[in-house]
Amino acid sequence: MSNDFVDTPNGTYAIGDVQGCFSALEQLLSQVGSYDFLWLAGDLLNRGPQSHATLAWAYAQQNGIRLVLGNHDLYAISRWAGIGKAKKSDTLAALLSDRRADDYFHWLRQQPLFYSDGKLPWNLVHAAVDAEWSLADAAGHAEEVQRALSGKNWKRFLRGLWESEAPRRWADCRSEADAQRFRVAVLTRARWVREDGLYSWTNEAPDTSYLPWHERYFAQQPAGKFVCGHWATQGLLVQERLLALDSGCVWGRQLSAARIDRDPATIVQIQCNDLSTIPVPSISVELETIRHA
Ligand SMILES: [Mn+2]
Repeated sequence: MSNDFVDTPNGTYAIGDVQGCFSALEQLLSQVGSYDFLWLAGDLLNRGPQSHATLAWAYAQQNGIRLVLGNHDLYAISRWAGIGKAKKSDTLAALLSDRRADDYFHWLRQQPLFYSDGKLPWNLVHAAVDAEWSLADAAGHAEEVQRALSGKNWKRFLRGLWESEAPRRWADCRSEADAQRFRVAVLTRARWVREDGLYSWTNEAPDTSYLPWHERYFAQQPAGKFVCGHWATQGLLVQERLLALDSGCVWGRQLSAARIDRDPATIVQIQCNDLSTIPVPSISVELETIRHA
């Protein structure tokens, strides 16, 4: 195995779901030391106590970071846009009332849902990539969403996104709005899928016919290596084609980084405080709740 693919001199590190745990992020970065680029696997915001500091930091560091949007980031953008009701359980109040919130969120809504730099072999996505999609297809689907979310009619797009649940398979999409819901669901919140391509948008698999998305992808597609987050209960996975980096920081477990400009990737972790001991409301905010608001 070669030990020398691109090698940015000070390293490129991918980081799992921060979820507003800015103190943990600072601690992890001091553990990492110097770096050239950070890839953030999405769900930067919400659930944790410091979404405000986290987004202010990301905005200030924007030239040195690459990020993809996760389901909680889309939820936060929606809340800022006044789409969906405030939930007592989210932790976005300080961020939403910041005088720079407009700057932060206009920047955030321009961010991609899929990223590769064309040099490193890794592709960054928050949740999943459909096994019918080549890497070029995945980039194309993500661009369709990014174009809508960063474009002039972005609020209409967001409202439409939550009007109904995403179709559970591509073949069931009957309109462009359905297709956008499916793309967003796969890229930002999918976990379980059957071999025939039927997703379950649930935390747990409904039955044993459902596989983790990556098992189906790797069985069907000969190429494609992914850095992802989103799945804290599955935890850290380090495989030849997968770096799953959500190791449950916001649940009092670890925040993880992977150095990805060398082969093999290496992991840096810090232990996080159990937020159940910190007086912020405990949360159960998933994007699908917005449409009932
Ligand atoms: Mn997520």
